[in-house]
This record gives sequence, structure tokens and C-alpha cells, in this order.
Amino acid sequence: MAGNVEAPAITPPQLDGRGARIAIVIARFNSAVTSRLLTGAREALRESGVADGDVTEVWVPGAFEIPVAAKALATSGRHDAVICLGCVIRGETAHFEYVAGECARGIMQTGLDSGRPVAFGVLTTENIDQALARSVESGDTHGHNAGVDCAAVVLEMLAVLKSAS
Ligand code: INI
Repeated sequence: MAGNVEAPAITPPQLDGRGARIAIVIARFNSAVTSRLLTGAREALRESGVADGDVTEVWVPGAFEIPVAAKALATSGRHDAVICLGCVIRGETAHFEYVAGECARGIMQTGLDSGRPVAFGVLTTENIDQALARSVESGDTHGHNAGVDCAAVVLEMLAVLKSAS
């Protein structure tokens, strides 16, 4: 119908993670937040059937360092997909723009260069409260956890890339 701007209904895919080998890069900077993202991602992967032994964790100093580690993991041949977790809080300086922007650019480039799913689970917020609301612990119904989202994203994209190849 002309002028109809209603979005089409989207059926969430059944995510079967059995056999998927997933690497997770986590920034230590703001680790009170990033460790919560990690817990969310790991729990969601487990719920989708990914074996704990098929998940590899790699910690890096800050969000700026995520892309180089993600690229090494994505091109190693040992992992099917990479989840990138970090937290950049604006604060008072322009440093935020450089760290957040270059991190995002590098993560996207890693996905394009490697041809593998690389999920962007780097929070970019004005303050710590916003970051905590996007990294809630399981059972907390206020807010969400971007690590959980990333687990679903890489499994869906693995299925997408499989059907496209
Ligand atoms: N790294 C982060 O992950 N989050 C931040 O909020 C942050 N701030 O605010 O500066 C940050 N900086 C460190 C950066 O990621 C690098 O580790 C550092 O510049 C060394 O390369």
C-alpha cells in the first residue's frame, strides 16, 4: 500500500550455537561494566548451545586496543566469530571521540576484512549510569545487556553467512 511505512514483522531466528567457536575481546577499562557485558554474552551463548570450551576470552587494556586483537582472532582460523566488548564514557574531554570512533571503525573494518561476524558491543555513553543500564545482570528487568545482544548477533550472522555462501 502506497505510503505504508509500517515495518514488516520480523520473526526472530532460532539460534543454534552448537559447534560455534566464539572469541570475545574485552576491554579492561571500565571493567565494572565490561565484566557485566562479558557475563551477559557468556550466559546467552551457553543458552544457545555454545559449549563453554568453544569460547575464548581475550582481555585488552582499553577500547582503542580492541580492533587489533579482534582482527588477530578473526583471521586466526580458530574462531568462527568475534564479540567485542568495551565501555567508553564521554567525561569532559575530546578523547572520547577518538577512542570510541576509532574503536568502532576498526571493529567494522575487521568484519569486512575477515568476512566473519564481528559484533560491536562497545557502549558509548555520557555517564556510568547509562553504561550500567546497558549492561544489566540477568534477572534485572530494567535496562538490557549489550553482551546478550552480541551473542545473538554473531549466531544470527553465522547463519546468514552460511546461507549466503
Ligand atoms: N578506554 C576505554 O575503553 N574507555 C574509556 O572510557 C576510555 N577513556 O575514557 O579514556 C579509554 N581510554 C583508553 C584507551 O582505550 C586506550 O587504552 C589508551 O588510549 C591507550 O592506547
